[in-house]
Amino acid sequence: MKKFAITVLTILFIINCYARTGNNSGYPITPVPFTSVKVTDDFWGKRLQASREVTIPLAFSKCEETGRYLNFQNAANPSAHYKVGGLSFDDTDVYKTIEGASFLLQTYPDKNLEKYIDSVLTIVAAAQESDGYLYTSRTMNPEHPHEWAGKTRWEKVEDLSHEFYNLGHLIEGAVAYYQATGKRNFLDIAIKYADCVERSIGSKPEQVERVPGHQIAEMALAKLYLVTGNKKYLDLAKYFLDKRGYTSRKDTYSQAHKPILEQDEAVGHAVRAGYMYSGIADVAALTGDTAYINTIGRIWENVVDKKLYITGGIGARHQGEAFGNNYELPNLTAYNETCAAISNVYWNHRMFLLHGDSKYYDVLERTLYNAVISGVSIDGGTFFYPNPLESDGKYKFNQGSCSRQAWFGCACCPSNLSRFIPSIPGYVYAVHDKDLYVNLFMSNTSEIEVGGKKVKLSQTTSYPWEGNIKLEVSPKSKQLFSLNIRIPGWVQGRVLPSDLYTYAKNKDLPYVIKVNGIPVESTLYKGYCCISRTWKKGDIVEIEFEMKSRLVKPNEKIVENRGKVAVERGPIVYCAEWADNDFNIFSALLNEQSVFTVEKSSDLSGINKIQTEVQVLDYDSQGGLQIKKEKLSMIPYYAWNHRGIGKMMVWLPQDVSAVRIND
Ligand code: FUB
Ligand code: ZN
Repeated sequence: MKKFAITVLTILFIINCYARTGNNSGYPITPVPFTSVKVTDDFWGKRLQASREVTIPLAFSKCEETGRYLNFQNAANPSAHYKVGGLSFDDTDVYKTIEGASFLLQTYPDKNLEKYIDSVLTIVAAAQESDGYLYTSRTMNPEHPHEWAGKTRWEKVEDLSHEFYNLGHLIEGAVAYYQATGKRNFLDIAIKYADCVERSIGSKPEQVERVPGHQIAEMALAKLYLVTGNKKYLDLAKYFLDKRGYTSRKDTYSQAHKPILEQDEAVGHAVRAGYMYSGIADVAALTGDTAYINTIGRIWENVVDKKLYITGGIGARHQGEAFGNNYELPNLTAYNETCAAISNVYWNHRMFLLHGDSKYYDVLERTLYNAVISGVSIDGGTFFYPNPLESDGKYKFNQGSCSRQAWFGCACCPSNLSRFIPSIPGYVYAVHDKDLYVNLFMSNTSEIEVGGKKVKLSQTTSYPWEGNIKLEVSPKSKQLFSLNIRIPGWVQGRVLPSDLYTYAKNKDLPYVIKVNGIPVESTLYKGYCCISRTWKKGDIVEIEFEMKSRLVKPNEKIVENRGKVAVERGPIVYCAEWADNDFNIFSALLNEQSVFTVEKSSDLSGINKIQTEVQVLDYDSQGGLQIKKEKLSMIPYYAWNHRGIGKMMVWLPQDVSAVRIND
């Protein structure tokens, strides 16, 4: 009997660990969790530190200061008939910040932070209605709920009530907190609300048929299924996807213009879209639905062929925060919401986990180093909501301002960064059976299970500034496996896996990979150099990608970029900014044969600046054209707008027709 009890306890323990680590996502490839990857990197280390010391504390204090906690307190006392203010998804900023803090807790245990979160969760729990419904915008005043909420539950969920969006972020936050601490306080709240939605939504007579007006619940429910093992959550995620286009909501804004399996173009609100494509991937991984996989494959090609900014940003239009038409990629008015860039990382990560092709990581890396981190200042304290590729110093793109802001009325981006940045170490490696993928380059030490055995891996690099990477591979004992090193698209002469942008020259860059000093010959498989051998403790892999500053030409179909070029080095997209150049950068003309010099600088927390000679056009006092030679200095795009407001441009004139002397 005692033996039986011990066995049962052991099984329960394994199930619990399994649920907490969230493995077995159905994807053929498994990411190495961020908890196994200790980042020692200068570049990313500073970002993680800023997130820990500045962004997350700031987000918590803003939740407090702006009444987001008060909303939960008010909802616990509906008889007081509080006036509902703010936005119908303000609750999610609390959930997202807890999610980010939970990621921190896994790597930096902090009892005070945990205590603080528990105190917030007590308030959240008190706001939950007895049947699990959790939506302060209605509960605090059911007679006069938020104007977007509708008179009854779910009435406007396909429009702007965000009841399911709140559910999605609630689950994501709750799962993270459970995985970090093992405590169920947040998870039980999320399960209760998920059960309430699951009972209410569906095709049974007592239910109503609805899909989320703003997607994210699909991804979250798939995660809840993995953590609880309860398939009804996966079924609900699939229901939300399969019903889209069949309910009363039928428009492109929320990707409901057609059933999902008929969609082949990225349309509408970009964050909604990115989350939906990620949700489709999650459900496909768990159900093996190839029609789902084909759908996101088609849409991915549309984005990469025709709708992706060089920075990896998506969603060209302010109007509707939406994708534009094919090749509609304006610069000054580019929307490129930070949340949309984050969703693009989620989506491309999942595409990689499905297919094992490095082209998805090429998009992910481009998005990460450019469109995502431009959204948060280097010190972690101010944010961009849109991320334009040009500034005239006047156009107020950032919610009525030309500069980074500490918070917004609609705070989706700062709180999304709060949860995303701490998760970055989880994107570095992945495994599949006896394949170990090295996808991102940042200094770290990690312990990874490959083919059921632990392997220690340490990575040292000066990436993204230099292309030198050293890996020390140390299995416990000699072990046969394949180390699959991603050879980035930028090394292979591809800006993107499409013809949207192309390098003007120096297309392929040389690279060398050595194992214990001996060069490795390998034909690439899906973009990876696969080194299959019996590894032993202390084996050294040295990788050298040559980095060159290169001109990028846009596809001629992008009207806004005609006659212009961009500059890249490694994964970094550059821009020219007023602060480094005391002439009008809009009237600078780059040479066809631009020669670049690279200079290490301690400015902006340590960057490589790029310089090149340009001709600056101007009129003299008689109105005659004059041309002066100047040195144009460029900085990484992500670092712009740290030194005040002024001109900035990514796409620089190379043809006289693109020069703007009078602007
Ligand atoms: O609707 C919730 C969030 O607010 C969206 O994801 C953002 O685009 C902003 O509209
Ligand atoms: Zn946002």
